[in-house]
Amino acid sequence: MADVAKSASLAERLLAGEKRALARAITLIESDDPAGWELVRELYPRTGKARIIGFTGPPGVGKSTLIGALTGELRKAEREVAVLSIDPSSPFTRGALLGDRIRLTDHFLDPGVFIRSMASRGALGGLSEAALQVALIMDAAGKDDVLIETVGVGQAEIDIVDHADTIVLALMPGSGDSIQALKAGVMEIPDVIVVNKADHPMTDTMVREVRGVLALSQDPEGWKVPILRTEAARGEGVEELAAQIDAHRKFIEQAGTLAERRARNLRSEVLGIATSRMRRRLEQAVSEDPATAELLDRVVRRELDPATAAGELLEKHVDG
Ligand SMILES: Nc1nc2c(ncn2[C@@H]2O[C@H](COP(=O)(O)OP(=O)(O)OP(=O)(O)O)[C@@H](O)[C@H]2O)c(=O)[nH]1
Ligand SMILES: [Mg+2]
Repeated sequence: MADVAKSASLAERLLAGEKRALARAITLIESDDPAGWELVRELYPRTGKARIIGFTGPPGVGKSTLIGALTGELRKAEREVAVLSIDPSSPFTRGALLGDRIRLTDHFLDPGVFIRSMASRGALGGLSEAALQVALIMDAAGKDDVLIETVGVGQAEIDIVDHADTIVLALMPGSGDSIQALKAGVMEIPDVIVVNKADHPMTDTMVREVRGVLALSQDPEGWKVPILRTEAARGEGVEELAAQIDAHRKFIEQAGTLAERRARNLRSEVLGIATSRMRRRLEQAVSEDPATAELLDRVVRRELDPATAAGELLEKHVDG
């Protein structure tokens, strides 16, 4: 009971926008403390107000720098911002080379900005359950914008699409893999494409390639994906990025597709959590239950085929 009382007051402090309460809540969630789940349960009805904006793209293209610069732009409009950086191979420090004019770390002292990075990804390689819970908590804490950074080509990009209202894909001159992934349909077409490091001489070539890929695709919602050039390290083009994010927001609100996206995202969130719990339960069964171990041994001895064994496993540990 003491825990419940504690989480209730934490919830109040969090709703009041207290930075330390948010930090504490995230730590509870990260450490898989039941109080964290309880807190999300309590606060969930207060979520749904923030814009959830996903940033993805290959390592080192400048996502963190871009988010840092965009945060400055959003702050000018007095929006409260939370940044959640997932699975960063490098924490913010690597991007924040001395001499860069705009850095994410510049915002650490701003009470209207909350920045957190989470190292882990989920057991299935998707965005971790914890990360999604953290995004909800940031939303409940009254942030106007929750900016989520994921790194990678392929899976990470697919993942984030499942959890954001607006997807920004950051590329740089030479991001050939991402172009291939877009072309092959491995990666869904994002809502906004940024070609960062526009100070690079190959920028025009990159923009042309992106335009070529987009010409082949038709957005079913009727949104025309803008291709922006930015130089995040100097803040160039970031105002336009903020404007395009606004425009996309208005577009999906007016077209009614925001509600659709959110319904789809929440559905995949529920299924994602259920799936990873089921998998955990099965793995536990395999490691702890002698009968299950024996079942697998029979497959190894070719006495039982894998599909039948899987059926028995499910029947015993999931269906029952
Ligand atoms: N020349 C140039 N360098 C940039 C620009 N924007 C960012 N950088 C630099 O690119 C490097 C990587 O930037 P990050 O912001 O850390 O990139 P990231 O995509 O977040 O990297 P990961 O999180 O490791 O995938 C840093 O050294 C930045 O200073 C730019 O517009 N031009
Ligand atoms: Mg980064």
